[in-house]
Amino acid sequence: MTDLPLAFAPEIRAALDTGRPVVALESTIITHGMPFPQNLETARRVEAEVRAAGATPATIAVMGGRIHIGLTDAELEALAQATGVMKLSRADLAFCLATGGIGATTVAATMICAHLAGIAVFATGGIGGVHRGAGESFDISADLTELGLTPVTVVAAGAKAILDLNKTLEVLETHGVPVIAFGQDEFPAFWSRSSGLRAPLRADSASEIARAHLLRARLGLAGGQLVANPIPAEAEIPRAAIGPVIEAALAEAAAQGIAAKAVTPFLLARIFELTEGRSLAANIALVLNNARLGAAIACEIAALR
Ligand code: PSU
Ligand code: MN
Repeated sequence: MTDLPLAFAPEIRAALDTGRPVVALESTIITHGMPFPQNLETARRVEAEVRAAGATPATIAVMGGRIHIGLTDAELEALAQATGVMKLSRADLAFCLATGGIGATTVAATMICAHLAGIAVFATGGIGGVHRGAGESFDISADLTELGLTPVTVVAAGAKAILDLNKTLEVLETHGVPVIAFGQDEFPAFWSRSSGLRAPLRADSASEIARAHLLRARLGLAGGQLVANPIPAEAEIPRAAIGPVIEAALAEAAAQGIAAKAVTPFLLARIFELTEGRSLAANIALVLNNARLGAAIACEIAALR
C-alpha cells in the first residue's frame, strides 16, 4: 500500500511531468447535477473548452478501487448513464476506494484528488454551501471546510440561491478562504450575475489569481481559493425569475423530508423540471465559462512556475 491509488490518463501524466497546464473537473455534476444525456454532452464540451484554451482537462472519478485522473470517452459515457453511483466527499472517498465502488467526486473530493495528483486548478459549476435553515438542520457542505484545507484554486459561478449565500460567505471567511469575484464587485449567484452581496475580493485578470495561488504556497497557507466567475450576461436568469422556483423546490424538499447528501441533487433536479430546462441551459453556459477561466489560470500558473 505504498503507491497512491491514482490512475492517470497517459495524456495527463505527460502534461504534469512536463509542467504543462491541467484543469481538474468534477464528476458529481455529471452523475447527480444534470440529467442524461445533457450531462454527457456538457462533460465533453467542458473538456473541449479547456483544450481550446490551451490546457489539458482531467475529469476525476473513482472506479475499480482507484482514483481516475482523466477519463476515456467510454468511461465518461458509462459514468453519465450509471445508476447507484456514490456521491463522494472527504468522508467517503477512502471507503469507496476500499470497497471497489463507483464514485463521483464532489467539489470537496475533487479538490483532494486534484491536489494528490499535483493539479492546482479545478473548474466546476457551483460549490455547496450553507443551506437555508442550517440553524436547525446543521446542513453545511463539506466543500467549505475543504476550501480551508486543500490548496487548489476552484473556479465556480458562485453558489446557488438554494443556499444561504450570506452565511456561506461567513463560513468561508471563518475558514480563511479567499473569495475572489472575477470582473465585478458582487458575489455571483450561479444562474444570476447578482446576489446583492459584495464579494470580499475582486480580480480582473487570470494572472492576479495565479500569483495569489503561488504566494499562498510560498507563505505556507493551507487551503484553496474560490474564484466566483459570473455567468455570461446572455445566459443569465434574473434573480426575480428563479426565486419562486427555488422556493417551490425547497418547500417540496421539506415536505418529503429530504436530508443530508440527497438535498442538493433533489433541489437541482426539481429546479430543472420546474424551469423546463431553462436552468439547465444556464448551467451549461456557466460551466463552459468557468472551464475557460480555469484554463487561463492554469496557463498562468504553469508560466510562472
Ligand atoms: N451545486 C451545483 N451543482 C452541483 C453541485 C453543487 O450547482 O452539481 C454538486 C457539487 O458536486 C458539490 C455538491 O460539491 O453538489 C455539494 O453537495 P452537498 O451540498 O451535499 O455538499
Ligand atoms: Mn449537505
